[in-house]
Amino acid sequence: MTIVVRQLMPDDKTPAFDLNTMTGLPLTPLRFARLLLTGAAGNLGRELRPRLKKYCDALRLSDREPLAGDLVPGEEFVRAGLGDAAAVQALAEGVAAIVHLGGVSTERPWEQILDGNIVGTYHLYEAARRCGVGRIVFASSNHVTGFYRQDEVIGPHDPVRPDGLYGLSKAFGENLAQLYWDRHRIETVSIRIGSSFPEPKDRRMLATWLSFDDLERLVVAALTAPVVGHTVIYGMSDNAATWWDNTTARHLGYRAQDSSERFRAALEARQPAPDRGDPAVIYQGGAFVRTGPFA
Ligand code: NAI
Ligand code: 15L
Repeated sequence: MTIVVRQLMPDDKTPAFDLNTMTGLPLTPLRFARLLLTGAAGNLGRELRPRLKKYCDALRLSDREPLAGDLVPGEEFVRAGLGDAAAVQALAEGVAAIVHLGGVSTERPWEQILDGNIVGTYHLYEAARRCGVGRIVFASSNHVTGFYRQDEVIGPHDPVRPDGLYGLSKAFGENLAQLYWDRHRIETVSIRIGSSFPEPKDRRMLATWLSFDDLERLVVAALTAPVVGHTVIYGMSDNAATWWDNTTARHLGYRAQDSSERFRAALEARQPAPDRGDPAVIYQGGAFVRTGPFA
C-alpha cells in the first residue's frame, strides 16, 4: 500500500492526515497538535525553539530558568524544575511528543546530576506514561561512550563506557527509555549528541560536530519516523573523520547535510599538534575524561 502524506510546509496550518486511522499502524503524524520542549532556555533549546514551532500548532516550552525574548503565538512557557514530580506531570499533559533537552549538560557534582538527569528524567518518563505521550526524543550524549579510544569506530549497540557521572546519567536515561518502551510502549530516540555548536571549537570536534541544521533534521526524523521503538543514534554531521557508525539507526531516515571539513584547515593552523599522551586526546570524551570529581 502506498501512503501519500501532505508536504510539510512551515506556514501550513492544515491538520496532517491521521496516519493511525488510515493504516491501523502506530505511525507518528507529520504535524503535531502540541509538542513539549524541555531545557528550552539552554543553548540547544534556544536553537530548536523556532525550528520546532514549524512542526506543531502549539509548542510548550519549559525550563527552570526564564526564557529569553517574548513568546510568539502558539508558544507556551512553564517554568519548572525537573526534580518536581507534580510540575513535570503537568508539563506532559496534552502533549503528543516530547523533546527532552533539560538537565545538567556537563560534568558536575553528583547532587546536581542526580536531581536533573536521574530523578528528573524518571519524572519525565513517569509523566509521559500517565499522560499517554507516545514518543520522546531524549538528548543523550556521546559521553555515554566517552572512554572508547579515538582510534576506534563504535556503534550504538556497543557496551556503554561513560567517561564520568554525567555520561553515566545519560546511560541511565537511555536504560529508562528502553524500560518504558519494553513495558509501556513509549517510543524513544536517544540521540547521543556529539558537539552541537555554531562551529567546531577544537580538533576533537572535527569528529564530533553536529551543525544546528543537522540537529533539526535529526530531531525531526526522530519525531516522525514511523516506528522507532527505542533507537539509539549518535548525533553528528557528515564529518569526514568519525568515531561512530550509525548503520543500526538508518531506519530513522536521517541524512546529515553539513560537514566539519570546511573548518579543518583554520582549526589545525590555529591549534598546536595534539599531545598524544593526553587522555583528552586518547579518548573520545576529550577533556570530560579528566573533569571532576569535584569534592
Ligand atoms: P544547556 O546547559 O545550555 O541547557 C540545559 C538546560 O536545562 C538549561 O537551560 C537549564 O536551565 C536546564 N536545566 C538544567 N537542570 C534542570 C532542572 N533540574 N530542571 C529544569 N531545567 C533544568 O545544554 P545544551 O547545550 O542546550 O544541551 C541540551 C541537552 O543536550 C542537554 O541534555 C545536554 O546534556 C545534551 N547534549 C548537548 C550537547 C551539545 O553539544 N550542546 C552534546 C551532548 C548532549
Ligand atoms: C556534551 O555532552 C556537552 O553537553 C556539550 O557541552 C559538549 O561539551 C559535548 O558533550 C562534547 O562532547 O563536545
